[in-house]
Amino acid sequence: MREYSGSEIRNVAVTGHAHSGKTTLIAALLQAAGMTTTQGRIEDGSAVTGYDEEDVARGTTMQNAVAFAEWQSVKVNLIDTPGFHMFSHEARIAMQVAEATLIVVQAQAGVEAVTERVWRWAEEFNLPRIVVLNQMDALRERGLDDVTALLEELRSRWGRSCVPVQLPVYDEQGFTGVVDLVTMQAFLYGDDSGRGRIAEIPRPLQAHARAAHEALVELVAEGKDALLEEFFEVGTIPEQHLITALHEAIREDRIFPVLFASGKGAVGADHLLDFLKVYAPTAAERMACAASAISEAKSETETRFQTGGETADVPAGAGLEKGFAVHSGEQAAARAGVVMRAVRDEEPPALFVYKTLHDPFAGRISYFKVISGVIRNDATVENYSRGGQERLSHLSAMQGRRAVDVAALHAGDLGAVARLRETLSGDTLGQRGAALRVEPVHLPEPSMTYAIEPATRADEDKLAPAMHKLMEEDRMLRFFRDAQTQEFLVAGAGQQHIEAMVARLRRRFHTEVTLKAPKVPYRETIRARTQAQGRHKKQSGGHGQFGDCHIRLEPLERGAGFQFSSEIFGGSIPRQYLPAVEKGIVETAQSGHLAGYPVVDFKATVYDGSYHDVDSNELSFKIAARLAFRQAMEQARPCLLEPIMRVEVEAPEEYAGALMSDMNTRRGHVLGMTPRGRAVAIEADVPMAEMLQYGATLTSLTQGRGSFHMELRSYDVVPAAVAERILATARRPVAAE
Ligand SMILES: Nc1nc2c(ncn2[C@@H]2O[C@H](COP(=O)(O)OP(=O)(O)OP(=O)(O)O)[C@@H](O)[C@H]2O)c(=O)[nH]1
Ligand SMILES: [Mg+2]
Repeated sequence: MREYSGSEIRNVAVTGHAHSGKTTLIAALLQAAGMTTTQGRIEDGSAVTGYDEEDVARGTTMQNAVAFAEWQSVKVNLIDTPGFHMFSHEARIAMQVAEATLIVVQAQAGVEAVTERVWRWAEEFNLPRIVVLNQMDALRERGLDDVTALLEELRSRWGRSCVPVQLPVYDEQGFTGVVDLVTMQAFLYGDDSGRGRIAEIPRPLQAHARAAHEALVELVAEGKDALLEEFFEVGTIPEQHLITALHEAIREDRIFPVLFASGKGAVGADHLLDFLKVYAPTAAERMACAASAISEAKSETETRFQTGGETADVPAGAGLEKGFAVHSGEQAAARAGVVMRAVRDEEPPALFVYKTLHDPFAGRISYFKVISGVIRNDATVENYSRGGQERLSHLSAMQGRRAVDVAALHAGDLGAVARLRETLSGDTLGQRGAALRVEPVHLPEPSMTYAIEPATRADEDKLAPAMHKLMEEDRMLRFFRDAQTQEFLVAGAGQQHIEAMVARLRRRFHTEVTLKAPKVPYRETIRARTQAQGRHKKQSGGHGQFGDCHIRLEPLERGAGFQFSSEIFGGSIPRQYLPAVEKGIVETAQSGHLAGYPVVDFKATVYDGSYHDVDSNELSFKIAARLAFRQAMEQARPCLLEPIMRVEVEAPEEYAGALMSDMNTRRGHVLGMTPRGRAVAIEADVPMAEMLQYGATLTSLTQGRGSFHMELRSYDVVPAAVAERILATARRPVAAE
């Protein structure tokens, strides 16, 4: 493969709702560009970006995958992203390294929950958006009427700058081509090669196409005075001016073009590549990199950025909203030292790792974007994020799972390298002495936790190393050990996420585990003030043991934790034994009273006691305190506390009623409902115990169109009837020794 420079590179994140046809469309683009000999299909794992075994088994993309099309002197890098709501955060990661996003909309379904979500993220990143109305073949019955309604829907959501730059062509065969509203030519597709032939606009479409062309020209000219004058004087804009102006309008988020395709039928494929070549921002053209030098913070006047080949002075931080958000190691210096590293080969080499994959043969593969400079095979670079040097051997461009060797990668390109030693996703590497740091995108916290049990001793040994590899690949996974129960816990974005992880453990790491219903971390507390004495005396030859204390317990407010105080005056207990008393209480409280959950939100006061000159020691007082605590708890009206989650559910509004009534069956307290486009967001406080299997319920209640997020709000007393059920099955704390 030849080397491509930034102006010849287009980085495109392909995003959209599940099953809109992203993976299939990418397969069609690669086929049209001649990168494959037959079009891959997701069903049999032959789609270039649909190679992951778990993805194929589940018929959905769960992690970003990368491919490229070499098309008429440009290299189009395509990042396939998951559309299933639980994995949609991957799209954020892809957007960070792209200069545009192709938002794929299934024509029959229209705009769906994740479509809205990725649009919002693109807005957040100021990322140019190109909308593809896909699966147009499925609209064959009603054709243009449906299209008019769809375009109306897009405009009502995203404004009038959502404008068609094509029209779909339907004939007896169904959806067979598109009209290019800039050049006013038709592209007709007769086979499944993805290559069309240029033709005249079919007669029945001509009037419609002219009107649409004029609407487009007018909208493009709107932003530019010179063009507007030309438009009014001459009545139209010369094609080349229109192309340049549309390219700029797309780059500046003033226009969001709408195109039509059928990924499965490969209709519109080569024309879509043409469109990306001509209109998508090039890797060199988009705002370089709002970076801050770590070692050599530059002054504001030195700050530079680059658009369209010109370098211009801008105030520090301007354009931070475009391209990368980058921080320096020292947060304070970050503000002062923000620099824009231009996406240019002349700048020092630097790269940002956005994805990691463990290949059974190639080992750890790091996917990166070249921020600046030229990265050469076998170069040695410094890891700015963690220190240390890395050798970049086997530099490659990823075509799905296949690594294509390259000698060098230029500023703005996407590439990969195998077997880096220390480098992980989110790291910035580069030439020594020119350090900067790219800030990885912010992802939500995992919302679901399961206990995980290795099948055998051998599996237990393999579990931690395998989980660490999976966590390197997936920033949403967590793995830890519960200090209280000693269980292994895994946390992730939801049930399907964790199940896919278990499948990967089995298939890739030959580690067998079983998932157990996630444990609710209940706690216990007291509701009454009590006091009790604990006296420990043991006489068994030689030294005896003696400790004696009186303690008082009082409830504290929710969230207060534990307090300890002493009212011992006059030495009824020598000072040096007071810490032992506290320790005895803390340790006993930790193992619970009702059901083995830690006792919290109370105050313990030691107010009296006695000691023995010879036999008293720390252990004796610790045991005495334990006895006193257990005794006092009997009268303290102990009760269970449960975690209450603040839950936010988002779904199309037609499901709102069903979701609200479901919330009520979960002891939920609905706080409010806010419209978000055609979706609604419902906010509620719900006990964690009622949310453990919520992901599956939500999917079935909303046909997969809902998503939710939750985080811990507080602990509350468990209602008596519910507590009875929990206590019936809970383990009692170990009896006193
Ligand atoms: N009729 C029709 N079906 C299509 C088209 N493109 C994809 N499909 C089907 O739609 C389903 C989903 O296609 P995918 O390519 O996996 O969709 P995706 O957007 O990648 O889905 P996720 O990875 O789950 O986000 C598959 O059954 C495809 O065969 C199309 O252009 N026309
Ligand atoms: Mg997919």
